[in-house]
Amino acid sequence: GAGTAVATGYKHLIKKDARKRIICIEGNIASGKTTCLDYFAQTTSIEVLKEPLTKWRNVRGHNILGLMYQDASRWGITLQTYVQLTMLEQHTRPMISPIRLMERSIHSAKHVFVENLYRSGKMPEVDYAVLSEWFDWIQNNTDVSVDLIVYLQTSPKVCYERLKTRCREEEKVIPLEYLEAIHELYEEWLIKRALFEVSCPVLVIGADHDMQKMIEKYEENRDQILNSPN
Ligand code: DCP
Repeated sequence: GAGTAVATGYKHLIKKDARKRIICIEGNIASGKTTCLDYFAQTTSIEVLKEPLTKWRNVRGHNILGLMYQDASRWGITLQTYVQLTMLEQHTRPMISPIRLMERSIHSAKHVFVENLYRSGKMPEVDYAVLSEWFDWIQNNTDVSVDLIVYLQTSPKVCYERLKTRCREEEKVIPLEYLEAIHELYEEWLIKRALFEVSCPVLVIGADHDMQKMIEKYEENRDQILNSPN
């Protein structure tokens, strides 16, 4: 009856093209995701979706990334609600190439950034509950699946040094402890598999090296990243 249809959702009606491949580049703030994406963007047959950072900095005139860093307790839910929307928009955008490379994902937004706000006491349980309900609905009713996660594994100290040289205005207030907390959650999620299910393969690449060495590593791992195993 109607009740059953509602309970099961309509996910079974969404069919992903089996020949298409979606890869997320994951890692701490300033772990070098941009370098990785820029390297692969030179390849034809790959589409690259950068994180919708410009949107987070300007929602109808409001910089909610900046607000969040100024007062995470007040603006954490605001930023993360919008991050979740813009990430959903990225995941569900029709693919125009056989291979899609994404910067981060709706999954790390939830399992790393929202989780961190909640655990550090900066997000009330009720906000966390509402975001989780949204996230679960999205997972059950849309296709936000990925085929491979590339985890750029860094030490928080290296990210901290890079962050200081990069000097993005909003990020000037980020202390080392914040990067350590984000690192810890990435490790729990993708390495220790302690908290959330990881339903695709994870390729871990050490990313403390300089840019030239990193590009060599991307070259070495190129086939593994781009070609599906079957
Ligand atoms: N951010 C957040 N919550 C999320 C996702 C991101 O608060 N769910 C913040 C962290 C950063 C900013 O958004 O301050 C941009 O994130 P990235 O680390 O992805 O962008 P970078 O440019 O730092 O990536 P990289 O240096 O690895 O290229």
